[in-house]
Amino acid sequence: MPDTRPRRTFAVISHPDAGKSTLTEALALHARAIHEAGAVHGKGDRRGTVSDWMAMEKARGISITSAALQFAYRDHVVNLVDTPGHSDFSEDTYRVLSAVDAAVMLVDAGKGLEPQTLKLFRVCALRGIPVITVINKWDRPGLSALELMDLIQEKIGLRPTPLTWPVGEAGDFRGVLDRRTGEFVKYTRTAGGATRAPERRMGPGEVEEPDADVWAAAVEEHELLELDGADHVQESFLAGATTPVMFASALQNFGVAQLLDLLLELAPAPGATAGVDGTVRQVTDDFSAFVFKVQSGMNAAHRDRLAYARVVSGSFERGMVVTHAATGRPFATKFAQTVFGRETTSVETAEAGDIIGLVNATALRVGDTVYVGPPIEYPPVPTFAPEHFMTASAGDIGRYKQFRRGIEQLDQEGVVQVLRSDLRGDQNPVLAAVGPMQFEVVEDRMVNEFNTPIRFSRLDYQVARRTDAAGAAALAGIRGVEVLQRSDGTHLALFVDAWRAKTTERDHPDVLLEALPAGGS
Ligand SMILES: Nc1nc2c(ncn2[C@@H]2O[C@H](COP(=O)(O)OP(=O)(O)OP(=O)(O)O)[C@@H](O)[C@H]2O)c(=O)[nH]1
Ligand SMILES: [Mg+2]
Repeated sequence: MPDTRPRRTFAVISHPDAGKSTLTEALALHARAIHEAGAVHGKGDRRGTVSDWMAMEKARGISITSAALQFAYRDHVVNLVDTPGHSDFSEDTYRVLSAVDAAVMLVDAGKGLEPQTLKLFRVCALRGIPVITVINKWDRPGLSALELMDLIQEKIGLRPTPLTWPVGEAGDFRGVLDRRTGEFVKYTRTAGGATRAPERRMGPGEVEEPDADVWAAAVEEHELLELDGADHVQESFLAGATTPVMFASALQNFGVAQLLDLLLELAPAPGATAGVDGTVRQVTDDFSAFVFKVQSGMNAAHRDRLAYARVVSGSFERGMVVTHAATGRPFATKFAQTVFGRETTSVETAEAGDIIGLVNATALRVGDTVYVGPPIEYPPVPTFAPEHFMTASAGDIGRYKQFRRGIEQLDQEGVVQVLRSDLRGDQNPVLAAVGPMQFEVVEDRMVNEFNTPIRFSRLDYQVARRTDAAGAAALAGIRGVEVLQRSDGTHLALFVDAWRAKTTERDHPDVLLEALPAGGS
């Protein structure tokens, strides 16, 4: 039986440390998908969040890779993807943005808008993804609410339309004014935010000491916003002209219930999607899905490889035979799972909007389409211009086979880009990264999952441009330039610096040297 409940599929994005993983967990906690915050994994003093499962993530308290969660809330099924904030991992975040219908953008009340936030906003605009803004960490001192609204308006050109307004300044979070009903939603703290924070709604006339003064100030600002016309209009939000704003403390579970309700109410349902050739697939058409992430190493006990696919149209049934668009070959989906951080449960059916994990689907790569019925292929996920390069070799010659397998796996997952050339041979692939932390992930996973030490040696290149086979021939032998081939077949010309790229371009006007999108901040 297909599950006909409506779907909401969104990503949580922001600059590093704004509280995405904490919020993700708070949302799941609220939907009663888990019982206690920090219950599943451990990092630092608080025991970590459901979505941060990798050993390195727990040790450092940062997210390195995105994690999907699915849970039921009211009469909906919610698919949520927590993304890493660090710009070194921006490729991962961008892959996720190709698979969701909306984004929840977190802003740290103390820090305002950081460069990475601005960039993510631009990607959302480019992809037409509507954005709900959450001002987080209101329990800590920070900028004023009006200042933050000005920043959003000025820096990203999105008009903020607050749905709630804080009662009490940053660091003195008493609750919020619900701007649509005029009510005061008063919060009560719980120990460490580990359980659902109780909230009480009261009419404007019922607000008492000691909240009366801060309430009056909130009402005044709310009226100012009203005069200014900063009210939510669904069409402008969907068109990417405005962003509804809420105030929260993910750590204290304040504002989390409101956000969930808002997501159901405002975020768009899965819609029709166009393929590369312009063919449009309606959600009610035959099954099709898009692979946006490949991940292994989630379970130390046995080798696992999960291809995360977003169901774009139709219904998925386990066991279904689909066509792999890249090869035209049939592919039997013997095993499929829903994902909850690192927990997976076998799934029988899934609907448009759902994120499923296809198990041991070794043929599937990031960006691939699978379908039944008339052929369809969705646009590929962009890769970014690498700016850091290392040659890699097996630290232990006796373990070369494991080394090779590890590099191949990490390449397929997109942990780094892997480049080769006949000249360099197969033993020393060149690893190319948007940010240097990617190399640390490679090292960590090679040692822990593939049981092989890895040796890096820095290469003196800084700039990469896309070229072709003719370009490779034309540029051979030029100092400060080297052409390598990425595993997807793309030729990349690497240059020691931007100046060398420029002069090469000038001296070889007939050679293709195309700039790639920049990933880092
Ligand atoms: N005071 C306060 N601290 C918070 C709040 N939300 C998160 N934090 C803390 O901020 C730190 C970062 O939280 P995370 O949830 O890991 O942040 P993130 O955005 O997922 O970070 P990355 O994934 O590494 O980009 C942790 O120490 C949290 O406990 C909040 O609302 N208030
Ligand atoms: Mg995180």
